[in-house]
Amino acid sequence: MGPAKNDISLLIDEKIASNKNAILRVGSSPRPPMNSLRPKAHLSDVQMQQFRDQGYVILGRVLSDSELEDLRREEGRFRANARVPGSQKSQTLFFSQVCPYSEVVRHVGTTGAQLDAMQQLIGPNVMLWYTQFVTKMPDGMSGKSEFPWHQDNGYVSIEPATNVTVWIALDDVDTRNGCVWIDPKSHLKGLLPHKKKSADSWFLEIKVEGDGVPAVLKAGEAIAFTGLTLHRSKLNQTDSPRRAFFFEYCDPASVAIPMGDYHGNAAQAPRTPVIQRAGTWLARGQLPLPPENKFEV
Ligand SMILES: O=C(O)CCC(=O)C(=O)O
Repeated sequence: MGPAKNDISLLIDEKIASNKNAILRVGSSPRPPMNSLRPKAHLSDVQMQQFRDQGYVILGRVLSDSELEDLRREEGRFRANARVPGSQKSQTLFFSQVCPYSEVVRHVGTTGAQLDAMQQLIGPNVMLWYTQFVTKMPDGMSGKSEFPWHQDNGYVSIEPATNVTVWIALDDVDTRNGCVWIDPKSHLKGLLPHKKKSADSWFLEIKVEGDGVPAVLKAGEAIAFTGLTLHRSKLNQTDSPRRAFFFEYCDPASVAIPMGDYHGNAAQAPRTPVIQRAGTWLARGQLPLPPENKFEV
């Protein structure tokens, strides 16, 4: 079957995406006009292979115009409610596990264009196990809005590591306002030991040689990467907030292990089935059956 007319997955410039020194961006082909039609993010064989080899793939446009506006409005609702103190105004704001609080997030997270790609990468059953607005406030050069190199599984490890993060730009993002940077092929190293950035910070970090590659995206476009792919974001040197939304999906038969909370003592960390974590939502397929004795016959 041929690609749908608005199948943006074809727009990726494969040469650019596989070049370690390049900027990751949706390709040189003409960009489809912004519209309210829902895009599709079905992955080609080349993109599947790139995800396996490099640990990431550019999904291209995943939000329709109206979904983009809805998510921006939701970000504003959470930010207004947070009443951020002046001392934190130049930092990054995280509004996490928001599914139960936002119909818009649930809608995009469980029916959005990224879901086909998630089934291709994860399997028929897809759990939306983590959601988060990440708003990088303008910080000049203070360094406060930097998010150091890490693997998502360095904070909360998903086992088996079926998890895929879909990072969606809610504003155009580039190196000036703090786009995400990826260290290609880093997922092949497995889960790496993370160190606390400083005693008074919850940020973890890993030393990485080289800069990695910046994921330059237009608002509404997304990059997907594995839970083991090293990534970071630098400062927001502009005058406007850089807004993004972060969906993390995995197989519902996985367990979550909060490594960041048990720093240096991961063996003691509890292993909780993802389906029992608050704020998770089944996006596609079904849950594994519970143990036999759960049902009365
Ligand atoms: O959006 C960002 O700046 C980075 C967010 C991130 O890497 C994370 O939450 O794991």
